[in-house]
Amino acid sequence: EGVGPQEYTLIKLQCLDLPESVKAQFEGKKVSLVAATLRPETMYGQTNCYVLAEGEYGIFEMKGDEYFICSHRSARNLAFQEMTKDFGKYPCLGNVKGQELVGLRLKAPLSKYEFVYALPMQTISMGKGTGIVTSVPSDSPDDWAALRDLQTKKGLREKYNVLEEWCVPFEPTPIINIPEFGNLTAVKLVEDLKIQSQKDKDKLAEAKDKAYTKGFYEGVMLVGLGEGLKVQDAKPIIKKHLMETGQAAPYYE
Ligand code: A2H
Repeated sequence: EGVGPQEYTLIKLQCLDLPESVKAQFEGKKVSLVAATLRPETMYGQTNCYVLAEGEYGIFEMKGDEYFICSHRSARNLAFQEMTKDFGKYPCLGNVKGQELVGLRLKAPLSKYEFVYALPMQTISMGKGTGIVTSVPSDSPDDWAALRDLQTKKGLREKYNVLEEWCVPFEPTPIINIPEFGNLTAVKLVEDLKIQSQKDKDKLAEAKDKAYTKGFYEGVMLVGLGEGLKVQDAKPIIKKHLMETGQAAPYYE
């Protein structure tokens, strides 16, 4: 932080179901949960999407007759990045609690799953990105730790009204090979470092560090448009594809 704006790719996960409180108002409209990522090339491995159950989100109108669900803070940034319908304006068309988003079915771009579910993650920061994180458990230790928690802990599922069928069938998919770590880097690192849960902050930071540096320079894509290419070469190709097909947009903060 502090050296200038970070560029993220905003991934649009289109809602196949709408939150109850805004259903009537937005029926038939294109509404997406939007997630900021630094790893667009990993979107082939999406298995779910994460929200903060206690988080306060809103629905905001963008250009081109579409609506984003995201944090209020990110809506403001979008308004000054020429994304909202009117430049600099970001009227909230509906307030949505994170818990209301849990269990919605979403269309995740490039994922092998026809649809994925919105699930709770306890460590999401509402002060970063959109407050929504798309989940790639094969390559993100945070994402795998949180998904494994939900898959294995009945009490946690009950706390957030999560059904087994929303998380258990969605296994991490091999999308990138890193010679030192294999085809499911995050799964291996979580195991090797004996990470206990999504709240195991220090070890997760260590795992993220290892996965990120090695992945960028030594990772090779196993699937998709960049199959056989190094991650650093595949990244711009996949990012461009997602942008050109309207499934993603740039986002800065
Ligand atoms: B990344 P940085 Cl495969 N709270 O995307 C917590 N985490 C958030 C967030 C928020 N509000 N907004 C974004 N993120 C996550 C993919 C990915 C990511 C992979 C591997 C590593 C990785 C799939 N999840 O991030 O602090 C998002 O997860 C490792 C850090 O701005 C985003 O990219 O550097 C990343 O953190 C941005 O974190």
